[in-house]
Formats: sequence, C-alpha cells, structure tokens
Amino acid sequence: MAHDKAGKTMEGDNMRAELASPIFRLNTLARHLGVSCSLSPPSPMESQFPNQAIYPSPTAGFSGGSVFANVVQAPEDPILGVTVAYNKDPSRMKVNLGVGAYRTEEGKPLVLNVVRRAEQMLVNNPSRVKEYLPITGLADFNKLSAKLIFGADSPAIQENRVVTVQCLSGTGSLRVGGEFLAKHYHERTIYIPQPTWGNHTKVFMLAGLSVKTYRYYDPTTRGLNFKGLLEDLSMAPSGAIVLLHACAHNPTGVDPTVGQWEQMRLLIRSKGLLPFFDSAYQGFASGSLDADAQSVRMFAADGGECLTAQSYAKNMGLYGERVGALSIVCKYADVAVRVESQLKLVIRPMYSNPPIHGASIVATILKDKEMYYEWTVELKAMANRIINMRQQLFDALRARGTPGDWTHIIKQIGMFTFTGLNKEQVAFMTQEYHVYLTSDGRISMAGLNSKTVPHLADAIHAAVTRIK
Ligand code: KET
Repeated sequence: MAHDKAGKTMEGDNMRAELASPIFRLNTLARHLGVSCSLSPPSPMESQFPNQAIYPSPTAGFSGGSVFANVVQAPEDPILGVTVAYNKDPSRMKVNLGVGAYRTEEGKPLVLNVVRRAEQMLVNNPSRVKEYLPITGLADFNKLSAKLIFGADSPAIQENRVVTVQCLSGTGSLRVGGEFLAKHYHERTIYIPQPTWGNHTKVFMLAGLSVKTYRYYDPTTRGLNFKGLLEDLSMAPSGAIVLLHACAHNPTGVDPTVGQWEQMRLLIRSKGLLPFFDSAYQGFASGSLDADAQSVRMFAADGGECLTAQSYAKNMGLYGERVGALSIVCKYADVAVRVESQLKLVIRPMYSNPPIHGASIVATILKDKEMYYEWTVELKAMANRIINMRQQLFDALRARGTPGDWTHIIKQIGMFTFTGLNKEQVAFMTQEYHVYLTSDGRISMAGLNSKTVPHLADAIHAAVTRIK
C-alpha cells in the first residue's frame, strides 16, 4: 500500500477525494430520493467501498451533514464553569474561589490522613473484591451514615423506621429522593430557599417535581429573612416538600438559630409539609458533627417523617469518589421496608448500583473508634482554618478602609461568604485581579489562604470603590 510522507495511505486520500466528488454526491442524492439516474458508470471507489450495501442515510459516514448539526452550544455550569475559566487563565496571580472545595494553607487539595490510612488498609486486605454492591449499596456504610446524621441513639433508627441507600454523593442522593417523591408522594411541589445551591432547581425539575421558592435571605441585613420564610411556608399547600439546608446554607452562609429551627419545625409539622434536608456540610459549619446535625435531629426526633441527603464530599474530602446517602425516616418499620423496595426500582435503571471504593473508605473510618476520632480532629482543623480565613479577610478589608459593612464575613458560617458584590464587580475582579468566584458574589473561603487574602482584599477594595 502506498504511503505519503505523513504516513497516510494514498488509497485513503483517493477515497476521500472520490467521496467528495460532485458526481458521487449527485448519484448518492438521486439514490436517496429514489430517482433512477446514473451520471457515469459506477465509480470505482464506490465499488471498492467496504459498506457497499449501506445506502446513504443521515447517520452514514459518507453522506451530508451531522444529525446533531442543530445542537446548540450550552453555557458552562455557573459553579463548575468557574473552574474551567480559571484553568484557562495563564496568570500566576490567579485564585479560584468558585467551587466549594477545600484547599490547604499552601493552596493544595487535601486528602485527609485518616482517608489515606483507610485506603491503605483496604488495599492491603486481600479478601477485598470488586464484586457489584447491592442496589442499595454497602450495608455497613448505610447503617453508619444514618447514625452519623440522626445520632447513635436515634429512636427512629432503633425502631427500624429509617431506610438508607448509598447514592452518588449529595447530588445523587437528592436526585434519587426527588424521583422517589415524584413517583410515590401525593404532592409534587418542592419549595427551595431563595437563593439556594444552583443545582437544586435542575435536580428536582428533572426528577419530576415542580419547583417553587420560599424567601430565605435578606440582602439588606445580609441575614435570614425569617418573617418571609415563615410567611411563604405557611402559604405552601399542605403536603408540599420543603428543601432545607441542614447547616452552612449555600450560598448565603446564613443558618437559622436553634430557636428559629424549632419555630420552623412547628410550622412544617402543623401544616403537614414534608422536610427534605440537604446535608452537604456536616462538621464544616461549626467543626462539630453533632452540632451541625442538630436541625435534622430535631425533625427526626419528633416521630414525623423526613428525607435527608448526605454528602461525604466536603467533610471527608471525598469529592471525586462520589459518596453519599439518602435516608428516609418513616413513621412505621413496615413502611420503611416498602419504601426501600421502591428506592431500588428508582436506582436500578439509573445506575444499577453504586461504586464500592469511597463507601468502603467511609465505613472503615466510621466503624473504628480511633479512626473516627482522627477524622473529627482533621475535620475540626479544616473548619477552623475557614473560620480563620473569615477573620483575616475581614481584618484586611478593615485595614484598607474598604467602604461598607463587612461584618457578615465573620458572621456567616460554613464554606462560603456571600459577599454582596454584584455581577459587574465580580467580572471586574476576575478580569483585573484574576480572582475567580461565582457571579452571585459567593466566595469559597475554603479556597483562600494567608497568602491570597491580601490579593483578594485588594480586588474587593478596587471593585467596590470603582464599580457601583
Ligand atoms: N448540596 C449542596 C448544598 C451543595 O453545596 C453541594 C455542592 C451539593 C449538595 C452536592 O455535592 P456532592 O459533590 O454531589 O456531594 N456544592 C459545591 C460543588 C458543586 O456545585 O457541585 C459548590 O456549591 O461549589
């Protein structure tokens, strides 16, 4: 076979030229239209073509345009797209404060020591295999996850009223819960806080629920709009689902107080609303796993029903392992058994069964007293570093005399600061200072360190003094 300098076959080139020839195309078109016509004897290339039996059709490689030609370019995700833009920026000063992912003081991603240890143990255990997990996931992991969120002494667990299924991190747990509700629950409207994590709307809409919002944040006080929240929930139709952030509300960093949670519980229960907790930050808000689960435990303890989506992405740093759990607290044990059987029917056609590795890491840590303790110490260190970053940023803005009241930076809780910076100010900071954050003005405090604080403070100062 002849080869040219680039190593391509001459035959291949001839074939491409032949396919592109007007006569070949006209013959093809005629055949396609069912018209009997031949502009020349059958082309030699045509007879050599290995798929002679294939008539030109929209999906055939040798005819017309792509069947996907009308697919339009989608915009980047508002959160994950920030990382895409950051990665493209060649600047050495660039800082990524977009996605909620923890970084060390050195600006590096962190794999917890206890996670490394658990992984070593798993790797060194020759009895471990790679068989499929059951549809509902790793049984140990499910039991331990329920205990972690509801408390070891939870009556609902003791009475076998909780069904827990391992899912693909927090997002997967929300989606499976959403699809279960859309199929088996009588009220298909879910109320989500305004604002909320950007993906909530899409997850629940695609699960088949209709999404409405309740007031949550007051931009003037940069705190909770508690009155608005109560008003909106009291107007919701009886039975409606209410999405609640268990702690460290994303993006606002504003959580209700225990007293406010209690008022919300009374309203939700008396109206027959169904609470669906999103717990993506247990341990990250206060540094205590128990304190951050308090809201969920208040609802689980009253004997009523609720759902909880747990994620181990942030609190165990298992982002890419996609480890999470969906728990449904039912009123009766026999209901829980039937609910589990239906959850399996949601999961099986979606992804069949969940991955084994991350859940095994979590189970190894949660079931070993000493490893569990090591985890709590490492988790507290992460939470403390974030709290420390809040103080440093606040002090840096104060030192620069940046106009505005920035006390919300130290008052807000969890991974994010909802700065109050507007879209134009954010765009300015990205363009001029290579500081990347979501366009709603949310900053991931976990991405900040002592070296980048002054740069961020300069960027904020310039943005608020130059752009209104
Ligand atoms: N709930 C909330 C409130 C949340 O902030 C996230 C992730 C998730 C669920 C899902 O996490 P998962 O990795 O599926 O366990 N939030 C960060 C990352 C993202 O947007 O995917 C973020 O807001 O930056």
